[in-house]
Amino acid sequence: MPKSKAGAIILVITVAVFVTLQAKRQAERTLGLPTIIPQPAEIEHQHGTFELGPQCGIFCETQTFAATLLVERLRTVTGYAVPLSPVSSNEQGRGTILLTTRGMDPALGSEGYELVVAPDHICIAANGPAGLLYGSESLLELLPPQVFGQHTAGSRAWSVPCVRIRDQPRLTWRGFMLDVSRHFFSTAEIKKLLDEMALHKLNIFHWHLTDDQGWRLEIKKYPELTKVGAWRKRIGFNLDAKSSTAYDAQGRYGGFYSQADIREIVAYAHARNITIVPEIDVPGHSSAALAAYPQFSCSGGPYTTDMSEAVSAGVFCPGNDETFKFLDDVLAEVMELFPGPFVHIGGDEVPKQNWRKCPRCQTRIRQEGLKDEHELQHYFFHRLEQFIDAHGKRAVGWSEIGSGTLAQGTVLMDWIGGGVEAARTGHDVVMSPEEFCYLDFYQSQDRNAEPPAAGAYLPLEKVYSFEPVPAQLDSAHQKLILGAQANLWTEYIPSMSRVEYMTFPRLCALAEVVWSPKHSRNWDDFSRRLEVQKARLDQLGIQYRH
Ligand code: TNX
Repeated sequence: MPKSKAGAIILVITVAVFVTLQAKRQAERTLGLPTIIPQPAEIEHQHGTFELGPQCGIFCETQTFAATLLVERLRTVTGYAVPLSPVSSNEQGRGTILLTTRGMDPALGSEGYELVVAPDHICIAANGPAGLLYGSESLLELLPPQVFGQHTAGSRAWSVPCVRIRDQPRLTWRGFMLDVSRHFFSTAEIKKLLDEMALHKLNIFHWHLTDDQGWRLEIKKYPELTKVGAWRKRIGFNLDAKSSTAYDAQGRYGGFYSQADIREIVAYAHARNITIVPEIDVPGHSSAALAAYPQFSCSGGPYTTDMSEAVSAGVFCPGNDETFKFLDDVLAEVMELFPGPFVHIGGDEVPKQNWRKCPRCQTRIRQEGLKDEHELQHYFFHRLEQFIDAHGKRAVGWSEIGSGTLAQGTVLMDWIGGGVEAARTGHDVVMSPEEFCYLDFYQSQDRNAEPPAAGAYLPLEKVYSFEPVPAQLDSAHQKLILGAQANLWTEYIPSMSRVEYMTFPRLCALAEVVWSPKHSRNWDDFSRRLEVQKARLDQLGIQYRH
């Protein structure tokens, strides 16, 4: 054989071996790579694995929800005893998991954590219960997806890749909004959603409790709000009556949360580091309240909850002082029920025609020196804002509240703009622009292949591309962007399975937008991790869109 030919063959073989080895290494790397969503701020891969076995116990200083969550998950799926014990040092042996707040770095804040997985032990360290919870959620995502199952998963291996994670959120407001007025969801369903939020490290549940088609919150002082306002004749919105089970004994559609239900859900959310922001949407979107108490409208009514349009008909009368007395009473009960710092009072889509015709509104405009009905809306908002402020809480309102006349502590929630202007005038802002954050929009351009949804199109990739901090703000004003949230309006969403279909996996993408460092955003890598996340959602029985 000529020399040059032998050389060529050797070269080809060398290249082939090299390519094969590279591919194998790449495959190993991909297989063993952690698949946490949202992507942690810092993650260092290390050699080896921790094998979770029958000797595994959990040690903690004080019994937090994080410890309960781990114990409950691991017991359910491994069938091991997984004892939970206080840290008293010497018993913590090999193969155990430690949750601790000792000697933590304050720079990690209340939600940050460190997670170390070594071959012989696991340690989650944080400054408090929120960080311990998020460290535990990340640990669960290092285990096989079957850890989210409902039954003992036989004799499989429970391996955790060795890593060192140091993680904390990019933004403080990581939210999800659910409209329970257009369709009603039970307390058990709300709890399931709260679990799903905690898994994604989301910490604000914005609960849209009132709208034209239903008032969902028991108010002791005004029982008609739920006696009348929580029910309508039909499911509405052209939907199949059988697509929901929310009917009363007389066959009316609806439902509401008692104050006891609310307290239970608030506590459930609190354990999961979720603050509930209740929304009482006024002065528009108020047909349900006015169906019960028409005397607080300009015309005296009648109003009905049986309407299938998103655009409001029912508007409170700001010319009448009794209106404010009523709303103050309602808000006083709301503030008593929800311990969080924020009360959302809506302010969106307020039709002004009733105010133009109403002598009391016109008198108010004159007496207060207001220019027009537009300024009357600001006057209305300001009165409620002052009441909320006097109770040591902060009002939140939609884009339409503008930024000219807001009280210092008020937060603007941007759905159709106004966020940049509000930040420039020194107000905190939550971003939820329709274009990126509206989960009631279609997930495919082939609408016939999808269940009915609101008009526009919002694919997963677009949610993932959302940048919540507007580039046109300077860095001082960028700090006023508290965070962002996804909103689920439920005109076309009569059941929890449909809620899950619209919410997941798009909420997984939003979770990464608000939690992970901006520079770590990577669509291809997210897609890789999402495949595993979907396996987890399957285990949890979440009916996401495939
Ligand atoms: C606008 S967003 C609304 C809701 C509707 C939604 C439908 C906002 C503050 N108001 O009342 O449900 O559009 O996408």
